[in-house]
Amino acid sequence: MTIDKELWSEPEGLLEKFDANKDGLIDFDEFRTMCVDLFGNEEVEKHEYRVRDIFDILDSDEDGTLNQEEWERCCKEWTSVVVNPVNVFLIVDVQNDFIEGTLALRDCGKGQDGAEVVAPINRLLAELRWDKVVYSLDWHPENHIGFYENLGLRELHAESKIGKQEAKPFDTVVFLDPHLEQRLWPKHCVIDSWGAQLHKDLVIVPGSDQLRKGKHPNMEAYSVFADNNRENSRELLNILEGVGATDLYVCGLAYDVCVRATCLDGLRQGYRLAVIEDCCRGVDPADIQETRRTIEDNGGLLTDSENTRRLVEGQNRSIVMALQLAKSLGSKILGDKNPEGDE
Ligand code: VGL
Repeated sequence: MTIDKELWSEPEGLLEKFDANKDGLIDFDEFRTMCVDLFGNEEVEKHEYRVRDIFDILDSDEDGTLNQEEWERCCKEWTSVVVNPVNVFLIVDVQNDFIEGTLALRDCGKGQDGAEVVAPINRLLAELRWDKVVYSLDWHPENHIGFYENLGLRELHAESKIGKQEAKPFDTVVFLDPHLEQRLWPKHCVIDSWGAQLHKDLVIVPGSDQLRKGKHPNMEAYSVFADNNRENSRELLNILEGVGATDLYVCGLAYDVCVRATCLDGLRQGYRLAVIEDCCRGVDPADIQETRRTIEDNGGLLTDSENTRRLVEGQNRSIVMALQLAKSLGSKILGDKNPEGDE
């Protein structure tokens, strides 16, 4: 697809250009033509109903056309982000313990191998111009609540279906104080240990940031955005807001745990988000399938390195991501700042 950057970089005059019948309004057919120009015919045909959804959101007075006011209030920003996204590459927990250490995915017996993500991630780091690269690290104190080895340190709640005597690694128990459900992982990513280091072959690019999560003994942190109780949520947001991020490309380990939680939080925050699946490995294929469905249901794009290249270079654009943008612009305008996604 070739995109006329000149045309699209100047939102003034766009309404006039696509207003075929010159009535000063953009009706659905005119909007669809505009989308063919923006996304290509193949993408529009694949996502017809999403094009309709986007139009319906932008048409906030629901009269079947986009008027000047709707254009100014929402459509201009929508087209400007679609044409000029700010792309952040978020690389989740590519650490020794998940690859060849105490929680090596390959030892979980489900055919996953964390080492396989390093080379494709390095290629995307080398080949693409990212507006920001962020690496996250699981970073736990010795007495962390999520370690099976620490089960003796805290009381279980009466509602815990599994008792201390029978509990095995990977089981889920309920602690008394803090009162929370917790999966028991083999001890991993202990602060300053070898297991907590990023894999030695993972390229660390200049100007990137590293975020450490799960530092509190009594709280798990799967998402890079926040602890599991949703506290400590500013660090990544500050970085994203600092660069004016619009699009997050997420990858890493484990797909069905920390990548999952990070993607759902990113979508909840209103970011356009794609998961680069060939750069992810998880604990359990069945949970990975559930993760994929949930991310899609919440507006995320499942993609691969090849398509990521085209999206970041601006050769392709995604209607799934454009719909997510319309939804978050729509809820901002309606004043609903925290649309809750279904998990
Ligand atoms: C993770 C299991 C336990 C992850 C963290 O980084 O996905 N998995 N803690």
